Amino acid sequence: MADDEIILSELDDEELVAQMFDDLYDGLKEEIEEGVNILLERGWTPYDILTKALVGGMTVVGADFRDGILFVPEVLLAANAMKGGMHILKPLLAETGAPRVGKMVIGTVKGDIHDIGKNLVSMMMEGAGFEVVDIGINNAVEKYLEALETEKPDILGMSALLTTTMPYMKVVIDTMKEKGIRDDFIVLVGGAPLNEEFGRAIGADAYCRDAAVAVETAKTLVARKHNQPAAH
Ligand code: B1M
Repeated sequence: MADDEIILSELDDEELVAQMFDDLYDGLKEEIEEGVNILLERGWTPYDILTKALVGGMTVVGADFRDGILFVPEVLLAANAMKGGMHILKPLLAETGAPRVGKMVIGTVKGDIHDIGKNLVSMMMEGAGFEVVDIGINNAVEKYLEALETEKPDILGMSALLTTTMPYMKVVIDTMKEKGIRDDFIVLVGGAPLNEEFGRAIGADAYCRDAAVAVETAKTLVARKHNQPAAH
C-alpha cells in the first residue's frame, strides 16, 4: 500500500463526501461503492447518500463536461461509478414497504441515451410505493404506446437530457392525442434542460424538477385521478 493512500473509513463524514466527489470525478466505482457502504454503516439514510454524495458529485462532473474540461469517456466512467453506488441503494430505497399507490411506465426518449436521472426517479418512485416499469433509453413513440397498452399504468414518465431530444416528448403526447388515449394517463416529464413552461407547452400534466418532485407530483395526481368520478 502506498504511504499516501487514503483510507476512506478513517475520514470524517465531510471529508468522506468530498473524497467521494473526487472519486466519482475519477470514475472509481469500487471506491464509490465503499464510500456508500461506509455512510450506510454510519447511519446515513439512502436518500441522503444519493442526493448529497452521488448527485452532488455528478453536478461537478456535469459542470466540467459543459466547460470542456471532461470528455465523454471520462463522463461515462463517472456515470458507471455512480451506477455502482445507486445499485447498492436501490433495494434500500424500495424497502419502505409502502402499499402500492400506482403504476408508472418510464423511459428516455428517442435519440437520447442518458439514463441516470431516469433510474433515480424509478428508484425513488419504487421507494414511495409505486410499481415502475422501466422501458430504458432511446424509445420511439411505438415503444411508449406498446408499454402503455401492455402495462396499463396510471402514469407515463418521459426523460430527456438534450435540447435536441426534448421536443420528441411532444411527438409522443401528440400521438397519444391522435389515438384518443391522452387523457387515460397522467403524463410527467423531466430532465435537466426542461422547465415548467415547456411541460405546459407540450401538453404534459406536469414537469418534475427532480426525483423528489416526481414522487410528490405522482402521488397528488394519482390520488386526484382515483377520486374522479368515471367519465360517462
Ligand atoms: Co451528456 N450531456 N451527452 N452524457 N451528460 C449533458 C446532458 C449536457 C448538459 C452536458 C453539458 O454540456 N453540460 C449536454 C446537453 C447539452 C444540451 O443539450 N443543451 C450533454 C451532451 C451534449 C451529450 C452528448 C451529445 C455529448 C457528445 O457526444 N458530444 C452525448 C449525447 C448522447 C445521446 O444521448 N445521444 C452525451 C453523452 C453522455 C454520456 C453517455 C457520456 C453520459 C450519460 C451516461 C448515462 O446516463 N448512462 C452523459 C452524462 C453523464 C451527462 C451529464 C454530465 C450528467 C447527466 C446526469 O446523469 N445527471 C449531463 C450534464 C448535466 O446534466 N449537468 C450531460 C445526474 C442526474 C441525477 O440528473 O439527469 O438531470 P438528471 O435527472 C434529474 C432531473 O432532471 C429529473 O430527476 C432526476 C433526478 O433528480 N428527471 C426526471 C430526469 N428525468 C426525469 C423524468 C421524470 C421526472 C424527473 O419523469 C417523470
